[in-house]
Amino acid sequence: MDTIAAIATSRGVGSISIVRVSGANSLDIAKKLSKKSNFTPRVATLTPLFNSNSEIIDEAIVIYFKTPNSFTGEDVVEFQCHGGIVVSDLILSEVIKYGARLAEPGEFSKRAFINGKIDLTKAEAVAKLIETKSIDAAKILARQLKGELKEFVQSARENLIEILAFVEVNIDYAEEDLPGDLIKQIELKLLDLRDELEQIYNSSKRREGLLEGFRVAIIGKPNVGKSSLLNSLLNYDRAITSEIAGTTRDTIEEEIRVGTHIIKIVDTAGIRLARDSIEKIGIERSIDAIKKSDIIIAMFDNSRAFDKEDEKILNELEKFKDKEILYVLNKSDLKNLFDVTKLNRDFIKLNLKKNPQEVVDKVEKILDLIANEDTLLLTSKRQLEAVMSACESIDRSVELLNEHQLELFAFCINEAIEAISSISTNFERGEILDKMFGNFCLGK
Ligand SMILES: Nc1nc2c(ncn2[C@@H]2O[C@H](COP(=O)(O)OP(=O)(O)OP(=O)(O)O)[C@@H](O)[C@H]2O)c(=O)[nH]1
Ligand SMILES: [Mg+2]
Repeated sequence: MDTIAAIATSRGVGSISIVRVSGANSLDIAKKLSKKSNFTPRVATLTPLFNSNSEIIDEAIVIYFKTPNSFTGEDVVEFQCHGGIVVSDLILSEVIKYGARLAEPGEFSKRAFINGKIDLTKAEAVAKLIETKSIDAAKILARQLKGELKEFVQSARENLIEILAFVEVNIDYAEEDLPGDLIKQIELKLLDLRDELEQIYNSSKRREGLLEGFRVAIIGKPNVGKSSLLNSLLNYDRAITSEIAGTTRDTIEEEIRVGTHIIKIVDTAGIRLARDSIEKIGIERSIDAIKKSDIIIAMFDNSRAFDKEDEKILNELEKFKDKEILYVLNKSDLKNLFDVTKLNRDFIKLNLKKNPQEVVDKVEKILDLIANEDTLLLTSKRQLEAVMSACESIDRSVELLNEHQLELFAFCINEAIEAISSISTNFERGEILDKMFGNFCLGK
């Protein structure tokens, strides 16, 4: 494989930058740049570096990692040079002159995977760890770096292989000779595994916000005070508020910190029968915001009687039972005309002339509960799809087992094994690897 190079640190002013080189020519390139005859593996060597005209370009620390004891498994050299953009760019261009080529994003990790240094769960955990803004996510990802998900995949795989072995032994038996209790046992085993996979899937879905940022949408009919709540949470007048119903026409998204969580708070256009086409689009976006959010703050107006528009919103929310919904009764400083007694929901009373702390506390509590779910976290769409597809194969296999169709049963178990295994090792499909590692940052 050819030798690749990239600046591994982020571009900008900082005390050091690291140029990383991997491949068979790495050591040779380091010798040429430093005019040194050799480097001891894993020893930091302070040395001047020269360009091809023998002009000094920096004094840097060079570390040589001899194959296979490196991140990629190949010969790797790291130049820890002075920070900023210029010096590292100069070193990189010299490295390229001596025969390396620029690495693609994620190419170092891809080589590490191909050379068996890391599995896919670890590679993805590293990529997410670099990007994450969430402390809770960082903790979970650190556990995955230590192999938590990989171990689960291995044990699920072993379970399925064991089941497959049983079938291989019994496949030639006549139907009536099949030990019935054994079939029951296998079915239970499969259903247990399926339940566990489903739980991991659902819990990972709930916690997608840990990695992507949780989304909280404020919805309600016009003029209830949605934008006022957004402004109050942000501590400045981000959105226009007014007593005219229909002030907000489009969704507005802003980031705020709630406890240890960074969340996207989304103010939406009031939901009612639209009076014009632009308002209609705004309302469609409000419904879309509900779909995309983890928590919905459904706001109602204490100073107006419950009406058809409120009812429409409550009916709409019935479709989103899987989401956390906070019912808020705003304008509690005004005379109460909104009757909550028949609505069968707990309302938080709010007065936006004061701090909406109770709402913030509730949101934080919900997010803490989600973040602390003690289940493995699937960190990418790829992993989620693999688990889903394993569940489907197991479902099919259970049906076939009960019909005593052992050959087809074995086929489905094989499918499930493949799906599960693909979470940590995916050898067959090169383009999937390219796509996955292509999302990594440069130099990683
Ligand atoms: N008395 C009182 N007035 C409030 C309160 N919260 C908001 N308001 C007022 O209610 C009016 C409507 O507030 P907005 O925040 O613009 O309402 P909205 O829900 O964003 O309205 P649309 O954007 O039209 O959907 C404004 O005049 C606010 O000042 C409150 O707690 N008490
Ligand atoms: Mg508004």
